[in-house]
Amino acid sequence: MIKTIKIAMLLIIAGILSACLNSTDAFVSDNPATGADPGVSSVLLLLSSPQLGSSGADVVTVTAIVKDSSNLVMSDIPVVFTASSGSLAVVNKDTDGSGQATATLAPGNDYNNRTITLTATAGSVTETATVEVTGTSITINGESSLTAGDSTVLTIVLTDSDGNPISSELMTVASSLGSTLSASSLTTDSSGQIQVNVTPVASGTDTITVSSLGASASHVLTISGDEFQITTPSANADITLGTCSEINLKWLVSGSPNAGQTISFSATRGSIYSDSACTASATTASTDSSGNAKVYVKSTFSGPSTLTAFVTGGPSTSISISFVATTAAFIDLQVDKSTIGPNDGSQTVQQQATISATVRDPNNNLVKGKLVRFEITQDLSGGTLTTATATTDTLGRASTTYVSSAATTSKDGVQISAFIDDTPSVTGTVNLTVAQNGLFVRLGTGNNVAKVGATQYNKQYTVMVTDASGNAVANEDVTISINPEQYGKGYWVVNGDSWSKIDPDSNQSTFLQTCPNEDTNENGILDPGEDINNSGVIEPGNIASAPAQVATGADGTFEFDILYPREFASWVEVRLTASTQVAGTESTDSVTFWLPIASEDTNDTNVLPPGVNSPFGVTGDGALSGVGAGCFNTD
Ligand SMILES: [Ca+2]
Ligand SMILES: [Ca+2]
Repeated sequence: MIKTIKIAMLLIIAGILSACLNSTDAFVSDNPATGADPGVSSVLLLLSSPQLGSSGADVVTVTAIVKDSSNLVMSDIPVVFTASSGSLAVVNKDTDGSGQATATLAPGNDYNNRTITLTATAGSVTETATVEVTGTSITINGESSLTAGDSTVLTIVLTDSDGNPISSELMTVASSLGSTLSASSLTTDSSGQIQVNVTPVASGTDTITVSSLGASASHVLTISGDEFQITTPSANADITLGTCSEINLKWLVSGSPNAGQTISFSATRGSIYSDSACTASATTASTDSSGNAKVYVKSTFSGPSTLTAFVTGGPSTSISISFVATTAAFIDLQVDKSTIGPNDGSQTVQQQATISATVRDPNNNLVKGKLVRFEITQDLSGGTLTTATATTDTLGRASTTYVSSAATTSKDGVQISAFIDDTPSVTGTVNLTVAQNGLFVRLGTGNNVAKVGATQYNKQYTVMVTDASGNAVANEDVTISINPEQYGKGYWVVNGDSWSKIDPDSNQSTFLQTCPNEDTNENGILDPGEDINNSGVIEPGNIASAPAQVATGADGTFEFDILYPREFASWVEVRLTASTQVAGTESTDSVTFWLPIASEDTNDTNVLPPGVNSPFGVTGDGALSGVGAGCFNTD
């Protein structure tokens, strides 16, 4: 039996899953079943996704496929599943007619970002796979500069993978410059928040680091000995597009006004003027007898801007503001699935569709802060929306979720409308269908990433089609699509004997930013208003390729390649969707994952990993959820 297991493991390590699934001569068993041993030759362990959100809203389906030495699937074989943490629920312990036993893995009310190791044992064969629990993150809000002797409050929020606050967890806080902290560890309140007062004891750059549940975040405070501050607008202010707004800077040296000094001003978005009508361009102003210098700023494009005031060879200060569009003129309404199943008790996961609205002004600027109302305007099946209103974020987006009832509808029988609360004439509608499908499509993968040629990686996925009784369905056409979800900025660093995204000197993450796919309508074309980082192209673009259509083999499965350039590995998250149509109704399965990097390419510190710097830039603002200011540039 030992030799047989070795052969099976080698094949799995080599990623030759198709050989296991499709070839009849891949295995040579020299030790047929004897005694109580059922004669298991191989166990394939497939995951519906290699990553699992910490919120617990989703589960990973774990499927073990058991075969004998003739590569025939084996039924009625007991499979023992184990997980190193989380909550594992066995769905069917004994393999069914397609040789499959299944279990589901949930984070189990443990919000720690971590790796869970899964095993499945059948007969004397054990296979292992890992699932990454991700998404718990920390956000730090507060001033970015202050003067020695002053103090400031930082508000720190701990959230799970769905952005929900996590309460009653201990967070630790540290200052790199030895500033006095009101507490070095605090427990989050019911809003997932703690507040820490920072009092500098020296001037310089102070990095405040907060850690909890395997997540960490940092906030840089610039501490100056003098007062050199932008007093208006306030940090993080929203300024209406097209308005002319004052910028005031105050400079005190040892408490006394520093009059008659030339101050330079710049803005990363918007222009600087010397007059209150914003007609005369300017880049400098002089301080008056009170130490104040005044200029004006105006922008006709929405988005965040960094306002900076500086003296050449002297002090510098900056604040972040946002120019926001306020006039809603268009609403683009989309639904992520055109067909979902009913929730009649036979589904393993809740059947639902996400309805997303994007709101723009007459010039295609994204409109932030608009209340969007969602309504079901047609639906005889009695489905529900999880929320009736939502407010647009920095990217002009608001969303709700439709959950079907136990009943089905005619084609496009559900119509959902959205309108702007203060501009009800701006509306949009989408339709979807609630229908049964006699077939079930599932995606699964192992842990391997293969190199292809000199420049590409290959991450293989297997699609499986079964009927309502769980039997394999052969020769079924399956449509495959792969779309970018978001991209990341940052860089790899050497940490110990391998490459890492944790800087060993600061213990800070060098994965600095996640940004949503710029192609909001997913048509592959750069439409007006989509290029929020002004790069001239859509980020991240269609980086990964997969076959558009495949047909299942005799065993109801088909293994296909996902190819992508190596430098994008770990920097682009994609959504892989497989669907099949029967009598006009659709069965789909989707998985979302970051394009993986081969571990062998991060294990040699003498060789740079591909994409050592993210192709999308190496600076961010530390916002790993939502839309951070780092998404608006390519630095
Ligand atoms: Ca587009
Ligand atoms: Ca772009």
